[in-house]
Amino acid sequence: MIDLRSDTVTRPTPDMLAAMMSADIGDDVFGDDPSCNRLEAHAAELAGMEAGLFVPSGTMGNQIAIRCWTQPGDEVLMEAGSHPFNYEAAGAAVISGVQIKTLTGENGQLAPQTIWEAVRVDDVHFAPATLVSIENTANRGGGTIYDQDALDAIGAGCTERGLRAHMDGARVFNAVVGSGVALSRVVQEFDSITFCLSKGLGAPVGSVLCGPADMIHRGRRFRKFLGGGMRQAGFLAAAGIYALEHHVERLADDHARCRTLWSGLTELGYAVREPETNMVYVTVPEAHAAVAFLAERGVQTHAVAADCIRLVTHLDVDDDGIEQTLAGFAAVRA
Ligand code: TLP
Repeated sequence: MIDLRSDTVTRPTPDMLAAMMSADIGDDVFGDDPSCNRLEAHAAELAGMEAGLFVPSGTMGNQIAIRCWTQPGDEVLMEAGSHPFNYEAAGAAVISGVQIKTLTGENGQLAPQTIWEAVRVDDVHFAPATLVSIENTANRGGGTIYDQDALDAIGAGCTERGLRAHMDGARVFNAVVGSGVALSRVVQEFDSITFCLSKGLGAPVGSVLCGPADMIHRGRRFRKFLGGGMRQAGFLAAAGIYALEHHVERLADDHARCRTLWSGLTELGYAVREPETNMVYVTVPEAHAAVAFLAERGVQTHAVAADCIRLVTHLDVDDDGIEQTLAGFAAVRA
């Protein structure tokens, strides 16, 4: 079975498993798990931020960031297709008591001006906007990479206006590899970032939230109240360390295979936007029927709408898998 539903489906490689099995561990809720501490320090260094917090999921990382940067009754600005608005079970409303205001972007990305126009004046009628959250790469936008100029303008513009800027960088290493810009530079003007170890980087579990030390200190308490304080989590942190050391540069292979998918699908007559990283969205008339048809041919895909299928490349998909997928899509049209 070729599984292109998401890059979350990857299994640890034998070398990653070996690194996990030999991890130094402790009790991370007491703060004495050396592997967790090492992962958090390494992540913070990569992001050029003061501190890191190992969390079970990207969702928890985003939710802790929202909780840290807002008060109940605040407004959080994000693009309409963004993950915290669409796929985090209204967590921001429940956990932080905030209102999300969605803005329309292009390919999942917000233009700085769109954000500034949405920040309302100080008036008792209005929820004050205190946080902007952007996604890089932008998942529902097609895995697109923000231009560095736009990121700098958003981050610096937030600071000028007294807002915080958070990056949902679930797939930020795809952006780093795709753009050639180092992570610390990508988030230079941002207050915090969540990035996932369990997507293209291939770890089984985990994300890291990075930000200023005082924010991460508060975030550690929020992680506890959400039930995300893990004990001998060093086994998982070791997978994350391994992923950061061995699986970042190889994301370029996923991007290349995704381009092969795109050109093959285009030749077959499908409408597919040229990918920037590791995902394509394919327009098909009966997406759910096509997903079932492809599954019978050993290709698992995900229908994100009645007429749209998402395909995501990752380290468990090789060249043969791409061929098999294209053969499946050829049969869908036959
Ligand atoms: N995204 C998943 C699904 O939930 C849609 C996927 O298969 O793409 N931010 C972004 C941009 C994401 O794409 C995801 C996961 C998350 C956050 C949440 O990460 P997890 O699944 O670790 O909570």
